[in-house]
Amino acid sequence: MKLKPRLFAGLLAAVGAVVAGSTAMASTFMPPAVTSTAAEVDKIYAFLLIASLISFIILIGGMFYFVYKYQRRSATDKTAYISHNYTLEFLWSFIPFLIFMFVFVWGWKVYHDMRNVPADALEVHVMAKKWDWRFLYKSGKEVVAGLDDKGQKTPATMVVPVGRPVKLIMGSEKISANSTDPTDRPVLHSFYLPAARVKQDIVPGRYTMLWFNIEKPGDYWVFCTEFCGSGHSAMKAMVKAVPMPEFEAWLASEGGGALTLADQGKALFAAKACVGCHSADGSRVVGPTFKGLWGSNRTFDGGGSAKADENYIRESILNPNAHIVATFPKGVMPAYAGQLSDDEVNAIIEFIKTLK
Ligand code: HEC
Ligand SMILES: [Cu+2]
Repeated sequence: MKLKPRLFAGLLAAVGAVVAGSTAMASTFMPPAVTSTAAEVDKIYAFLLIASLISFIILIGGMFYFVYKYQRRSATDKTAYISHNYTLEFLWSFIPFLIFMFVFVWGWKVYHDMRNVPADALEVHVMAKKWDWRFLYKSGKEVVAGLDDKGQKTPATMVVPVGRPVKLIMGSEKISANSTDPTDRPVLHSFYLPAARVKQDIVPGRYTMLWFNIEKPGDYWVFCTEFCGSGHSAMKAMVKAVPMPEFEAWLASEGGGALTLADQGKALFAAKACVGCHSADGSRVVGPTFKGLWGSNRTFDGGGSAKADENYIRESILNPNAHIVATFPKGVMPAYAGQLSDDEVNAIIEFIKTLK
């Protein structure tokens, strides 16, 4: 068969072009990957793209080749009778199955790494609203968007240390915390850090989490990727990764916050009368003690259990009767929904986290 070597060379050239093209494309459309997770995501993406394109070439190329090879050559040409071929059928089912399983396991592993926050992560609270971002550190330092000398908006910049996992605890808030305007409701947003290839919806009424570990100092854009209203396209922020000493100096610099979040929470613990029913030292009063609560497993009246994480504590404060802790009375704790601002709930959670 004269055609074969040429066809083979053509296929090879096409595959080469596709590999080169997709590598070039990845660096054209995405910023350089600055986390190891991002590098893994890029590898999976390139693998899927190249595997799809090779399959495409084999399938469509094969189709054209067979159309040419088995074309009807004369009026008396008869189509050969071919029923099936077990070996071929097995191979074209089993090889794709292996490839799919390989991609599944690989993707699952990367997704698992993406979703499992390392325990020693530095935590930053992220608040999204129509249409901007606000970052809050445990030290009480708050970062918002500003204006430069020319009156141009400068994006809110989250400074983080290089080489240290950072966990974001994200919530959606009203434009103004004290607003009574019924149209001022928190809406859906999404935090997207392209350089880290991570993205997470921010949903009103609960916390969502995200983490990354940036390995290269630099400024990286953050976008909102959930259409949240007319100002959506302006919803940009920055993540600025700097070496640890620089980060520590920045955190301690002006606007450092007078009180840490935990201290604010401690003050609220007394001011909002929680202290009447909860202790911070392990003793049992009307309600469970806050000591050792964080991260522990809670068992409920009537069965069921949950881990005491940010969302559990938030719900326990705003809507205490959703779950009743076993051996404690129901309907005793007042619901604090509408009584505490988002920042106050954050502060109380940070206070509870410190009571190990
Ligand atoms: C009148 C008493 C009372 C007050 C005031 C009160 N609580 Fe409670 N709280 C309870 C009781 C009783 C429970 C256990 C029953 C339940 O799960 O609702 C509880 C449960 C909780 C839990 C879940 C604890 C666990 O072990 O899982 C949290 C968190 C909590 N309260 C936070 C607060 C905070 C924060 C405040 C103040 C803003 C507060 N409570 C004020 C009585 C109270
Ligand atoms: Cu948004």
